[in-house]
Amino acid sequence: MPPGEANSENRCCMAKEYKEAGRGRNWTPGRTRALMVLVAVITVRGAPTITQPAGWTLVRSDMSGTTLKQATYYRAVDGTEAASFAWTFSSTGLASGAIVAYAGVDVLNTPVRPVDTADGSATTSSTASIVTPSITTSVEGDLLIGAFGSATNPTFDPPSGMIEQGEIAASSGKTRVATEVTDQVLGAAGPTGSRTATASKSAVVVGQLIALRPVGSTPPPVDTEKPTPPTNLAATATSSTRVDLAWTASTDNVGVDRYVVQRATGAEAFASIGIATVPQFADRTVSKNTTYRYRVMAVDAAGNTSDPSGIVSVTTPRRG
Ligand SMILES: [Ca+2]
Ligand SMILES: [Ca+2]
Repeated sequence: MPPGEANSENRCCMAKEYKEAGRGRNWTPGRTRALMVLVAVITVRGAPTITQPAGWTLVRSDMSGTTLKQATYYRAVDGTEAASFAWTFSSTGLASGAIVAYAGVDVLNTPVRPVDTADGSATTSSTASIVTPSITTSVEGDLLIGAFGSATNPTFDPPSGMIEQGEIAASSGKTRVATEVTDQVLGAAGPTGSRTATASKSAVVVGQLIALRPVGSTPPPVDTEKPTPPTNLAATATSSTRVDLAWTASTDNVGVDRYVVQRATGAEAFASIGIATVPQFADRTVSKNTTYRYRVMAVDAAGNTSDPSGIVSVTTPRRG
């Protein structure tokens, strides 16, 4: 078994025991660190906000409602790696995860951007077949990583053509979660087709595909295009202590990563009060009989922030 760890605390820890797998291309002793990348897959029950350790970059996050969340990250090895890494959750949830290390991935650009393309999906019903979307690679020889999560504790069979590098499950009472990490070295650029991992038990699941570029390939341009502003923002005071917000999702040339929700009381300046990964947000920090203004901005993975949405105003009831 490659390294991995599962626990029921609000964090998921990783041992520094890298597994070298996949590519040997362009890898020579003495250059190992400069050409190695770590890939972490974190699968957690619930829908917490996940905070990654320093030096790690989110590739993508997928959620099955409020039941299961899986997020993948990379880190270019620079020799400053700690003895362990901890991902922190905003609420306690049973988690499992694994780290795999690869040589030959392009981590030599500034900023480091080894990801060619990635996509993922989650189910809302139980299944033993974990299917990813197809992704379309832009360069020859990508390293394809398949990350699979389940809200129970199955064993997995990797997708056809892919090698299993990590499989770990956690159980605490009736709560369970499991992670599967697989890989494959691709040939020519183009669509990968969807990939299907098979679990020994059914549950809601997440499946992700990530393609990492080999050393020597052309990196994608840095994304400098901001998302479109959120539209149709609506605020409803559902009680004297809660305001529900909803809006129409933004679009981006690469993809919207998150939304920043801002609020102003009366005529005061706007301040950020929360982050949403879906186009809705519940503000449970309001007071009764108070007028609030809200606006929302979309942010992409490169940090480009959209213009603000229109502003909506809502007054909470005196009671109830
Ligand atoms: Ca297996
Ligand atoms: Ca963008």
